[in-house]
Amino acid sequence: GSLATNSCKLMSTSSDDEVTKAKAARKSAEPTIFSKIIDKSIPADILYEDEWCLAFSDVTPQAPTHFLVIPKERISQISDAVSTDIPLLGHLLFIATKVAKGKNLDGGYRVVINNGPDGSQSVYHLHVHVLGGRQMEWPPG
Ligand code: TR5
Repeated sequence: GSLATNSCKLMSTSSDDEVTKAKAARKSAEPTIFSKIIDKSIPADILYEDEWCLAFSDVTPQAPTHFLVIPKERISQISDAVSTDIPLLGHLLFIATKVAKGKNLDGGYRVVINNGPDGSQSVYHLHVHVLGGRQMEWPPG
């Protein structure tokens, strides 16, 4: 990385690190690491799978429960969705709630989609975050 990026990393907290990573991430035509999770060429803690989507635990959990729901067919980011994606988008949210039900999150949970650099998106394959098991704060950072 550049000097600016590295010195920024040295000074930053871990949540700033996420922002640094997200800013460095570039939307590209290349498949992401999530394609390898879908095709099982790298391991993940898979919680749910069907023809259209996959849910798996986040490797860097930000809450006692933190999992992602992703479409098998890649949409880079939510702002790239088109009208024919509407059923799929609904499905992702519904599966998020279905997996959450199996996780004992009776007190509630948060569903988040980060979009683009200002949204701190770091992986350009649409994913729905579900976080729970602790009190969430508002506003988010
Ligand atoms: O910042 P955004 O919304 O793009 O979130 C990307 C999420 O993907 C972060 O919460 C990361 O912790 C998560 N992530 C990144 C990788 C990864 C993962 N979750 C599960 N397994 C992963 N592998 C194997 N590799 C990653 N680079």
